[in-house]
Amino acid sequence: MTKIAGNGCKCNRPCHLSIYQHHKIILLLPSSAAALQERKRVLFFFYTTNRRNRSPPHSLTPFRTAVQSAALLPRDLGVEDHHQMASGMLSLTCPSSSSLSLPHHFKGGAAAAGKPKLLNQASVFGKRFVNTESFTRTTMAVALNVSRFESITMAPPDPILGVSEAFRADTNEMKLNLGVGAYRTEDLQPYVLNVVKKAEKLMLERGENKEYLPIEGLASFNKVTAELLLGADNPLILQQRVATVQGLSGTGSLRLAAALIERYFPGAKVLISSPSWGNHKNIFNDARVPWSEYRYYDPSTVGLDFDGMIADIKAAPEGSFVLLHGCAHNPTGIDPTPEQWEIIADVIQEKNHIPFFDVAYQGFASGSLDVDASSVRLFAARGLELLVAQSYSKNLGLYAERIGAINIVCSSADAATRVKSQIKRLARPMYSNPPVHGARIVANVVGDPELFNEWKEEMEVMAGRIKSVRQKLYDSLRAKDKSGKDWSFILRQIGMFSFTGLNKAQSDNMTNKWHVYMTKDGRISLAGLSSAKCEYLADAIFDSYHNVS
Ligand code: PLA
Repeated sequence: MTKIAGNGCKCNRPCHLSIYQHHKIILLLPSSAAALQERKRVLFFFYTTNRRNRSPPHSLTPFRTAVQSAALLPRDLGVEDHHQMASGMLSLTCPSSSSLSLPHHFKGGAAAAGKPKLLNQASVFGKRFVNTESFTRTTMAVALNVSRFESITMAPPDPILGVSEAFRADTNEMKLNLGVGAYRTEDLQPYVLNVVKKAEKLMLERGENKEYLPIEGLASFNKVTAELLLGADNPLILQQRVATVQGLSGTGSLRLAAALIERYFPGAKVLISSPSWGNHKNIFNDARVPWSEYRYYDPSTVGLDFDGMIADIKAAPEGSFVLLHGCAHNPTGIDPTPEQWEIIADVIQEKNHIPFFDVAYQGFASGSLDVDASSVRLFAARGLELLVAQSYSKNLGLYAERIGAINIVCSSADAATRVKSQIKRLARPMYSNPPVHGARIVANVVGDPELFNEWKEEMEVMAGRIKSVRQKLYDSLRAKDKSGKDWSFILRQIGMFSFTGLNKAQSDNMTNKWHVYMTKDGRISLAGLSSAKCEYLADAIFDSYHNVS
């Protein structure tokens, strides 16, 4: 290994870095054994450059990584030193950028795709190191003491929750967050239901303890949640054919069910509507459950593609799980009619599929808890075995309490007991047992006739406010838009959302020009809209729809 004279690290302090040429590879290494020991972790950067373009277009990528990692270098180096060190490395490896330029070109090789290649230590010390000659132009540099997690790339922001992060960063006073489905008051403030406050007061008065809950959750919660879903006098409950386990809200309950499918129905597919709530796919992907989509939305009618839906459910392999939104389909706001639900149930029954309901908006679609549970009850009344995930995020406004449940309706009490025991077995290593606070609130509200009635009233107010801004938005758009465009689909959609039909570019315009934050699939949450802002939103939609292609 030859030391390249004068080409040490550019930092002023003694940071013990020297640059060596080892065969045809440049190494940036500590200049003493002590320094090497001090810097135990070493990261190797490889990159291949474009043959024609002498300054590699992607060369900054690995070095940006180096600068980011610099915080992990010894404390006696300041940020400036780190930057200088990284830029020293850059100038060394970038053929045309500075006087320090020392390009090393290797001939031939398929690996020279012009993109940087970040390899791990093992591949450096292993075969790849010896094989570097197959690279066309390869430069290697070594950064010291950087993170072991260097190869972990930045994850993209979440398509829904990431919108709230972007909203918080916007300083414009006109900004409007219609991304996440979270209810706001007319003043656009978060809302804690009065019944929730009353239930919490009761909890304080009772001085309840903070002991662990059983794995399946709070018994009084599990009882009332199954009753709320299926109806208190449902024979299925009396026959103990429902396995109910408290989950970490809707998402956690779906995830438990996915784990059950993965373990006991290996290879079975879940059919997801196209489109659906974006997290459905993540949940089944992470649980390693295969899924495919069934047609649901018809953009030409801005309505349900019922024939497509039926055809796809029919075509799926027998015994598939069919994921259905119990009410207020997210993101389209389009639900099947009661007659269509019957036909869906027929096909599912014929094909021996297993219905799997996601009920995240009970009470929020129609304002009535019973009406919104009618799809589930219709399937249950047919004697079908089914899965139902429930959430109290929206209808009780318990977003952060993470309270919901998974219910498995079985054909016998014995099966329900066994299924429940296995769900508990899945939950135990995931999170051990669920949180108690939200469960007590639900048990107090749903289990107490007085609070239950008050809750229904409050829910009607929330659902009513959404309906009124829906109407106002439609009225404003109709008044503004003389092009003949029919906006009446907004009125036909139900629940928290409106699926506007705006494409990604138009949705970007909504955010970039009008500071209206929404998901890129064109969904807006009307729960985050006030009547005062309807006019402004209509202007934004009108502009984005007509002026952006
Ligand atoms: N299922 C559907 C269809 C949902 O829309 C949501 C939430 C959930 C389950 C899960 O909610 P939970 O875990 O809080 O009970 N969808 C929201 C929020 C409201 C989100 O994306 O997490 C949405 O904006 O789509």
